[in-house]
Amino acid sequence: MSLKVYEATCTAPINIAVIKYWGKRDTKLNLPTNSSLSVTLSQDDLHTKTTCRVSPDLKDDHLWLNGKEEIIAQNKRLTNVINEMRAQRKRMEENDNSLPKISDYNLHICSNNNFPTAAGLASSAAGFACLTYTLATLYQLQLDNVQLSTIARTGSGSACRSLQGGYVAWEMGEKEDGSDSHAIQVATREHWPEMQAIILVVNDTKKKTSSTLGMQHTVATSPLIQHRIKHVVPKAMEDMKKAILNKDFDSFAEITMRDSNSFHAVCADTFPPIYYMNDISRAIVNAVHDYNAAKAALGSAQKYTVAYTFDAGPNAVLYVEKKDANNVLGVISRLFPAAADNNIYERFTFNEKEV
Ligand code: 2P0
Repeated sequence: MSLKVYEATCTAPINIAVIKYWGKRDTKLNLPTNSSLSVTLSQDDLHTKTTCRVSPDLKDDHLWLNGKEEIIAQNKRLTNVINEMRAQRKRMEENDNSLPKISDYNLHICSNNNFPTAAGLASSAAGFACLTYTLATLYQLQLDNVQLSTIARTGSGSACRSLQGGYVAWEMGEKEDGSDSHAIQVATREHWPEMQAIILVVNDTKKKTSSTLGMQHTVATSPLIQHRIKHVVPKAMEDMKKAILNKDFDSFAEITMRDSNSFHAVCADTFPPIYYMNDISRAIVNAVHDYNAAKAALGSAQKYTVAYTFDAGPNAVLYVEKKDANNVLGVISRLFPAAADNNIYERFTFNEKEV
């Protein structure tokens, strides 16, 4: 007896926001209270790899994340994405009798990150982008980037930005059904190939406050977030798009650092406050400002040589142009020698292949 097995395997990279998503206006659809903008890493760097398999042979749906089983039915985000993809496949099968009826088969999903999960390194972004793309491939759905992005968003907001390479804006949209809340590429990686990211893994354990819960507490209790939503992010989005299109590193760096600080300020303004950064994170902030000031004092034509940004965790991401990357890494490893011994620096490029 031989039974058919249909399988697809894909990878999706993480993205690191330079204008942060923090706050939802609709928690079911993951509709944000502000637009955001990120840089997608190369697939060869930090990524999720997912295999989806359907077969009449499989009993029930199952998912393993980094080798550990997760109960799909208990995870609304997973069921959102899986149900939508199955429903789309079913519609295709109803319209074309020649297609195998694989939407009725049980599904097994195996997903692995090559980096710490839930440590504020965008694991859910890569995970849901990858799940969406792998299911679309398995079910042979004809979806464009905007449609894929809208579905990935229902799994995890930031996932909608990982379906495209380079510099990606998630436009918050206005519609209640979320159909205009999706990601759009601002520029390809190749547009600014000198840009590099250095990730300083300060701590790779799971964070105490998940992003989903943290942002709900912020929206419910922080007066400062209203200022951020109305007066800070809209201008930052426009200025950042211009900085990227003009490859203006000074503007890119200042907007990035200010937005990271603004995001962590609204976390501190949440009641009770949320602290994602720790003493090492703050030491990195100071080191970056000192380094930039020293370079400027030595006659650098640039105001900033390196920029920091911190997500919902203590780990730093530094943006730096290639010409300065070795020097910055050298200084960081002298300032934080213990970290160098533990080999915590990872250096990533953006100028490789697209998703
Ligand atoms: C971002 N973060 O823009 C911001 C910066 C964390 C800090 O997007 O609830 O995991 O799944 O929509 O996407 C993390 O939030 O939240 C995040 P959900 P998500 O990258």
